[in-house]
Amino acid sequence: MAYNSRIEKIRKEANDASAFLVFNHEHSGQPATRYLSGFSGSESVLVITGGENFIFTDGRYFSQTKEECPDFTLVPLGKSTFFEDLNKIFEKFGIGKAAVDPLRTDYASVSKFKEKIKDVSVMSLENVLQKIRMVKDENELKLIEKSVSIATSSFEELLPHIKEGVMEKELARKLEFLMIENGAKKIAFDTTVASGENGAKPHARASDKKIKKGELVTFDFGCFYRGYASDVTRTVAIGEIPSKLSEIYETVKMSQEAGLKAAKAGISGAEIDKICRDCISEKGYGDYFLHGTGHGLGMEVHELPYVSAANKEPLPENSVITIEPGIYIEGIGGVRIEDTIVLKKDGNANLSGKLFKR
Ligand SMILES: [Mn+2]
Repeated sequence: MAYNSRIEKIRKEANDASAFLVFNHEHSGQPATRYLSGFSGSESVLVITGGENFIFTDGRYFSQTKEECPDFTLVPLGKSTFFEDLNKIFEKFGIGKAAVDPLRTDYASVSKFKEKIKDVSVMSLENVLQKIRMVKDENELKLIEKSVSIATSSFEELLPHIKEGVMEKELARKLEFLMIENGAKKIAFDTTVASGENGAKPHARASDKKIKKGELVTFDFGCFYRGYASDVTRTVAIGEIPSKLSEIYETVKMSQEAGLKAAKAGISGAEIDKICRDCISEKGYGDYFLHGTGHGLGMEVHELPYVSAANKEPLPENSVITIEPGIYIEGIGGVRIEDTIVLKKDGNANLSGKLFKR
């Protein structure tokens, strides 16, 4: 079972502590909770010990927990009895030190813990699960591929509707509807539909503006499928476009293709970023590439590893990243093209495939 090997990994990383805790309040501890246990609900506490593993949750989730987490012992989560119940587990298993991820655990939970449980110290393991989650297993790769294919095939269905006179937000709602109809659980983030000058804002939301002839329109969209995200960006031209716009489109396309060509396991995020950025700088648009080249993708839309100048670490095999250079010029417009790829030893598999240009 995948969960067993994930639990083994976290136990190894949390070696200096005798338990690893994940507090999940109103989804705050997702996706760590789901990754380790399968639990998809909004309220829980996981206790990973050297032997038995526990999940605290409330009555809304009892039967769901039995289905989703057969390997975990369910403990009813009572607000007034929680720390007593937790302490019983610590005593039973002789736990003196418990680890948490400080980036994903709220300060209030840790403070309360320290106040209520004096005999167990809390150790902080920054980003511990996010690092484990960088390398995807076969099943995760299949789910990401499916999530990406729902997004790209929905966009193909949207293509005939992208024309002069249609409002940006009509297209956004239609694309979101198509993704749900094609099997997505929910959309992964606010869909961007940015036409004309709006394209100069990398994360513009879809507005009331109507699409006009001679404009570029950028679509950034994605969905969740069985806990895994997709994130795709396409820029399309409406009829004939001015030569300046086609120049920036061709520049971004060239940069993105150079990134796709270079990406493989072992190269660093910084190296890919430099390759993409150099292509854009050579054409004189370096100052208009306003963000990093890409990011990891999985149970979160943005996760490790980052494809940016700051990440000098080699990217691991079977990590999933996006390559998404862009150019944004105020008063003129913008272009971004984003694909999702799986890194392999000698190259990569492009999950979002072909580029669209009309
Ligand atoms: Mn992205």
